[in-house]
Amino acid sequence: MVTTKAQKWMISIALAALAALAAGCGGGPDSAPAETPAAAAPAPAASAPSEPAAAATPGPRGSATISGSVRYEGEVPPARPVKMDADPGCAKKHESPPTSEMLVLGDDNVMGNVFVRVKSGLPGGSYPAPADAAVIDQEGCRYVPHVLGVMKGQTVKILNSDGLLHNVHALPKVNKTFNMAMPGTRTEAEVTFDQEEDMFKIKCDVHPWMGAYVQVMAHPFFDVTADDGRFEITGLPAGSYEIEVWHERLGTQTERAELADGESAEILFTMAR
Ligand SMILES: [Cu+2]
Repeated sequence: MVTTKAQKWMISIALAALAALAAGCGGGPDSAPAETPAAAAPAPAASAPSEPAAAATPGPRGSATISGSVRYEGEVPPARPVKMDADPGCAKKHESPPTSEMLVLGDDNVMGNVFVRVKSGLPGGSYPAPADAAVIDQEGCRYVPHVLGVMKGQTVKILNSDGLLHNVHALPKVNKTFNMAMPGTRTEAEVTFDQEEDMFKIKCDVHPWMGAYVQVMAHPFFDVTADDGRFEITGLPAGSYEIEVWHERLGTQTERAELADGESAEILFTMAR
């Protein structure tokens, strides 16, 4: 590990001047527990000590946003072409060999394919899997997207746009592994992952260059940077959060963000070799 200069990452918290601010909260960023808009319930007879929180409490949502970008710092290695000659069907899908998806850089070395998530700070509660399926396609003998976040229990559609034989071999450690042939005629399969799990790989045994990374989340507060290096996580309740970025080679970094409802934070991460 060649950590050279003081690794600097900047965090700049831009407080979106939303109406909330105008109120000029006098008391600092502390505890004020979100006031529930009083349901017309009469004040309960003051006997019951605070109710035990039910295990299945729905996870809270709010209107805070964390966005930002990830930049690569350091010498950029030459783009490595991925040779697909071993399967002419794959090679034919590209005019020239595509480059590796491991380090995807945009203008000013912003990084794509970085997974960003709220790692800690959520108040608890369970979040239902979205009704919409997550989708991963086999397209040009690559997985698209290369990095994918899904929620536990969410349907994951695995497409085969290629019309070629692929083999989807998932290598989780917590969830069940599977190894599924997808002949060219099989255009779609569905799987789910029932347990929360950190990044694991999906590979194709037919095409050794094919690889994707999947993270199974228990909440919806995550994103993957696009080619412009940007990420955005919306709908957060007020809180103090640890935000983690993950890259398949460059590891992880975390930053903190403290947000009142309606606020936004902008975090700039820098990753280096
Ligand atoms: Cu394949």
